Amino acid sequence: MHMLERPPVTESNLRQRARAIAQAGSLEAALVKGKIPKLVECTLSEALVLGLLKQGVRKYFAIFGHGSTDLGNVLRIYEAEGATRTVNCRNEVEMAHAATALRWQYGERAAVVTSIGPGAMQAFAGSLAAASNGVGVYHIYGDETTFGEGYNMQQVPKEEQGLFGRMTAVLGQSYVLHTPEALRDALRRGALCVNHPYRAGPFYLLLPLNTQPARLTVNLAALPVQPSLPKLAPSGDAEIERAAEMIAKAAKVAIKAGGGTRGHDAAVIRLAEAAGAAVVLSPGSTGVLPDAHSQNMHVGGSKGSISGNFAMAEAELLVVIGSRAVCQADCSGIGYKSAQAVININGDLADALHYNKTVALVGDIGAVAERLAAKLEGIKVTSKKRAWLAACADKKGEWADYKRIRFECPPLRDEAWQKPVLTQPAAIKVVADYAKQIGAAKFFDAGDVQANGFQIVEDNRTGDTFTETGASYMGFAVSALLGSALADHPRYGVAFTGDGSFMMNPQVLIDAVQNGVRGMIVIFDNRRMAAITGLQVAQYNNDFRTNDRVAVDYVQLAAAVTGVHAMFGGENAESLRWALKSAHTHEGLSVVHVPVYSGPDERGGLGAWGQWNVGNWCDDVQDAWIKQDL
Ligand SMILES: Cc1ncc(C[n+]2csc(CCOP(=O)(O)OP(=O)(O)O)c2C)c(N)n1
Ligand SMILES: [Mg+2]
Repeated sequence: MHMLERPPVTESNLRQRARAIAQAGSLEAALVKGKIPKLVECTLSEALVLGLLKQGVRKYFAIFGHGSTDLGNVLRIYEAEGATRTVNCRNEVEMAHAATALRWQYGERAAVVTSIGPGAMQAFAGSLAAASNGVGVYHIYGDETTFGEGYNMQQVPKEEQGLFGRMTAVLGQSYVLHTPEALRDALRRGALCVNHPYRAGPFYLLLPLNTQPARLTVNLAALPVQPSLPKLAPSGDAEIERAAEMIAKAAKVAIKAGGGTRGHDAAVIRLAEAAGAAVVLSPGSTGVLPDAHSQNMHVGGSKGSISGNFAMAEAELLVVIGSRAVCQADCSGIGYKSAQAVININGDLADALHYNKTVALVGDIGAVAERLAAKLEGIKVTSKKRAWLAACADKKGEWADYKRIRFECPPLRDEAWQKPVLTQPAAIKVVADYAKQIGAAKFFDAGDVQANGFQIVEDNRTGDTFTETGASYMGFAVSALLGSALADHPRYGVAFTGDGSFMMNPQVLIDAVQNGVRGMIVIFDNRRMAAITGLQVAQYNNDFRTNDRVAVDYVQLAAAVTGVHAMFGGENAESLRWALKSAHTHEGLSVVHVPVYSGPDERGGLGAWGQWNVGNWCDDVQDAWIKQDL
């Protein structure tokens, strides 16, 4: 039958289906109970919503436009019947971050819906955070019509087809729903992409304006569920034995625990203890080992720490776990100056083989690390590592002393503020301690706030800090609070942000109130984009266009939004603690504005301990990189 001859789909058809699903508890249950037939005559927009429900996606962050009115109408009806939930936002970058955070923090699947063109491009930009941190999120964008009757407003103005599909395919995986029946294939690919065990990322569904309302017969039984995959590990024992022998022989072993180790805390601890290895954390893996664990050397890399970078530089055997060797984490490839060999545990072949001289233990981190740990426990290798771990412990003590001096630093006189104000490390420490005390999740925005943040946090497990170091997207932290708006069991969150980052996504103030988010934004205001000032001064002895002359009263700005409780944090630790307490009593979103110092006093920062291939450091870094064999 030609699609124009299909029977009309009425609102009451949609309502019945949505109600049946809501009452049964899930699409699967409704199918099993016969409350909904497996063959359904509907529009592509509704089929997409049904298909996503089958994968457990029932939450949407949306900014609708002419490119998504048909899908919006389906979501209206499905929400009224209790089958889906949609939150409307005020900025597409913000909502992309919120969806990323919902998946990252709570493991809950979500989709982002935009119009065609500018809205889609903004969400696409925001999806870099999902791509960089391996977080699976569906992005649904309006797209040009498939008839090609003429330019659609907001499409890419070129005589070429499928350009949005091509653009998005560069960053993640993408599917243009040119034909309604292609949905089954699109969702099969999407299910693997957003649920990939070690390389999840954004999946873009391009939804042409004219195929959204096009009708089809969809077989609900044939739409894919989320994949269930076994944990993979090497089949034989040969590589595990070889790795165990290498660890047994080496006197100085360091584990680099990358972002992939998040959630594998127990396996990493067991392996570290069985191997007698010093563990160096990445910015995104703080907490994998409890902060006070004697083998936890803290973060290492181009920012790093005294102890983390010491362990990286001195280790003769490197065990990399769940790391893709980002420049920040491995000092642009020259962080392991003494390493003679590498054992690399990763599910991804390319990541596992990133360094030379590698024994690649390809597979699930938990499964592989447990096997290697069991082997090492059998041969007892740790006595040989005592001197090494003692040297590392000394460095950890040095780092603790260094930090303490900065945490106890009194307010310093600041040029922009014309008075003594807290240093950023001292202020972040106060807020991080408070977040721990109240059991809140911490989110860190880009810049010095982020770098100081991962140097400061003292987590005892993963899942207490979310620092988007993959893309370091300014505005991520404040936007991430909005993820909790759709969480089944929301946790109180504290977003640590700079004045620069906050102004990237201030619309979250309105969205958070609108959607009942409970949490706090702390703005560390140094009246500049200090992370970049710092780099400029370190490299070229001069700062350039990274500050401003405009004082902003963030208390007044935030308080202008009905429902936001805004507080001034004051100029010392005591007043800041008081403000945090008051902020936390509010049953909604609070904002605390803290002026912080920026200037030459070295106690104003936590230092940089590694190397980085940027600016006028490139010659040195690249020279060292060419000469080393790893
Ligand atoms: C969207 C975006 N634009 C630009 C950058 C580059 N960048 C990284 S940090 C930073 C400055 C951050 O300033 P602020 O939030 O005030 O934090 P501070 O360093 O002052 O503590 C900039 C511009 C980025 N990471 N993200
Ligand atoms: Mg700043």
